[in-house]
Amino acid sequence: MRRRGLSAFVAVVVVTLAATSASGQPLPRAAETFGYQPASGSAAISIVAVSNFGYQPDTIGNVPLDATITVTFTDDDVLPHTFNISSREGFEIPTNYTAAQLNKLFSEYPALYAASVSYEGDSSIGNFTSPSAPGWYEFVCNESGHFAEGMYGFIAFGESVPSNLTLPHRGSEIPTTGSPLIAVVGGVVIVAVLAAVLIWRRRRSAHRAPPEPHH
Ligand SMILES: [Cu+2]
Repeated sequence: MRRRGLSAFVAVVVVTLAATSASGQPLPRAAETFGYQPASGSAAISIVAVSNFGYQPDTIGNVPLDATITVTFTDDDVLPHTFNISSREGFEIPTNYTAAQLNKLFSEYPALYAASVSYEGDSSIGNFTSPSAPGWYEFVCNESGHFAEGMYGFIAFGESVPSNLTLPHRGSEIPTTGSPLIAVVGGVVIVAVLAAVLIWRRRRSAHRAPPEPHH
């Protein structure tokens, strides 16, 4: 009985999540599922190199697939910095990688996009075509020693950035996850699951045996 209860619970969660996606957010995995998604045109990304070897934001998710992505990269720090998106999909670069290992990686997997800025207030604008399949990639600064200081982040196309990736820790970081929308959707899902479980338990007891005598 326990096991059946658990399966029903899981089924309810899955159905509820599917319904939530269908009614609200665009389905990020549609391209993967159906193999085709019309080119969604264009999108723009703004990224800033900040002091203490950081990017703001350091995660960028749900970037449209097969689109022209305009990147504005700005230097808000006194040092020069670069912004290089690795083309190795789903690869978290070990944080102890040396400059030589980083260079080797980028020669084997040429950057999806590369930009550099040289001084405070400098900015670089360019564009690239995003991948046609969903996936996430790491971006880094390859100025000497900057990656080792934690100057990296993640960008995901056609999906959100996985929550299990190790992000650099900096005091000035602006949280980019846990938006109010996610909280609302999460709340709705929990309420729906609880309601479904209650209904299921009621039905189960209704189907069971003769009614018990009440006092
Ligand atoms: Cu840098």
